[in-house]
Amino acid sequence: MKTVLKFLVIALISSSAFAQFTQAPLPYAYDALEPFVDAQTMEIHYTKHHAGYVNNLNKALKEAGKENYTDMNAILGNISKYSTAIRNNAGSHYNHTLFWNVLTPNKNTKLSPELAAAIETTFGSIEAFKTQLTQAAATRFGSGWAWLAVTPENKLVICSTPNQDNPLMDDAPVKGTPVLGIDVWEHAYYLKYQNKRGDYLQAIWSIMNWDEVSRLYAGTQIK
Ligand code: MN3
Repeated sequence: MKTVLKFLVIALISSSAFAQFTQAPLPYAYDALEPFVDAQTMEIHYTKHHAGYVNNLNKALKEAGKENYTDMNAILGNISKYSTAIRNNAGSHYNHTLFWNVLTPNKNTKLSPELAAAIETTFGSIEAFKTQLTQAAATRFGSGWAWLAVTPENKLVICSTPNQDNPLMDDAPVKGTPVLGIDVWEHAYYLKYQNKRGDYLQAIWSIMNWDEVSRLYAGTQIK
């Protein structure tokens, strides 16, 4: 009996450890970003949309015989060689993981002096940067994302991508490492904002995690 139990415990541990890609816990409660992002949207977005992408990514990799691939940056950096299912779900998993982390209920986060200086040099001012990123998000036709990224030449750039693409993909028109991403799929805002994407985008600035954006930017500056 003891041996059977031991076996079961080992089987349980290894089966959960085996999941190739897994969803990190949401860093706040579903209702923590109210009233800017409502609890129902957050719960559905995290437990249905994002969770579904992770399951489908693992499934698509398994079907492609790539169940030992765990380096997300390497997958995205060679995405043109993969199936559409892997492209869409790997992009989704990366994008949503970043998105949860660049939002916060904490009102006291701050841009680092280094990132603030780079933004001012590149876009003229923090306000001009926000306006340009909002514009990129507002004008992305259909579903997609808007980004602040650091290019391989170490320049800040604002861009947007369709579907679940991102600037890490080898065939992205603008390449770079994302430090801030905004989900402009309707599932990110429709329950509360319906067709008013602009109102959702204005609200996003009230819950931006500038500490995390600054941390991601600092990571790109380590050579
Ligand atoms: Mn989404």
